[in-house]
Amino acid sequence: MIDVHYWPTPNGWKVTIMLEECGLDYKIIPVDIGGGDQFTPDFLRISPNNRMPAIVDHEPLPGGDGSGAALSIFESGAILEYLAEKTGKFLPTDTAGKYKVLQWVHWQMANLGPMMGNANHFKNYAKNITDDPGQLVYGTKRFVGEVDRLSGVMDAQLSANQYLAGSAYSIADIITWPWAFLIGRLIDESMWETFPHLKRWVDEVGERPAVQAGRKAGGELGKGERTEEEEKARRELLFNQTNEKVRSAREAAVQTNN
Ligand SMILES: N[C@@H](CCC(=O)N[C@@H](CS)C(=O)NCC(=O)O)C(=O)O
Repeated sequence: MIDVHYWPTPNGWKVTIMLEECGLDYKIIPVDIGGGDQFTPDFLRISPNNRMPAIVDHEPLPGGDGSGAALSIFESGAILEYLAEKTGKFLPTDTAGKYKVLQWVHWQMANLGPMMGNANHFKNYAKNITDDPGQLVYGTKRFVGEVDRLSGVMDAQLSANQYLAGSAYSIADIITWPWAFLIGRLIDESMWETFPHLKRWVDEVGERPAVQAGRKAGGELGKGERTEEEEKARRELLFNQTNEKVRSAREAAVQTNN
């Protein structure tokens, strides 16, 4: 059984989709990121960057120190690579094939995810944070422009290949789809006309039963009604993080880790 420390967001869906694709048993452990669960010492011991997703595999691959102790992993890219290695699925084992996939996994981690997160922040979310629309103009232009460029990169790749890393569905597709399918909703629906190969791939991957199941996992989490005051407190917690604010939790986590 694998514990998934999780909240239903694009970065969380990457892991539930992979677990569904691999047919692995998993248990969702909610990390309410607006409520501050990511700052508990127990979670920081698993994920020192105070971000979900993270996993704990209670029956890890043999190897390591040979103790058979549970293995925890944070960062979705590392998690998917581990699950691919564990199951022998969605990542070729020959060197050329493996790196053909991993370069796109790293591309997503360093590019599409962060740029879409920031584009969404400036374009849609930050108006709840600042009363001055002028503060949003440059950030919106910069990050929406990057998402446009990255969509062009994917569209060109997918004009010549069925999947991102070639002819086989892989962890490159699994890690990219949860952000890519939101491009229309978060940025602009007209993007689908500009990038038809990307749209073809988004639709095809979105039809997979495991993708639909992973996307629905934990869908009920965070759905309760909240007052405007509660929403404000959640925004403050998510978008006003400083080293000082989380220092005591980090120290507690590190001390009990050794
Ligand atoms: N690079 C990380 C990004 C994870 C990430 O940004 N998670 C967000 C939710 S989508 C989070 O946990 N935020 C909590 C916070 O900002 O404190 C990954 O891919 O695992």
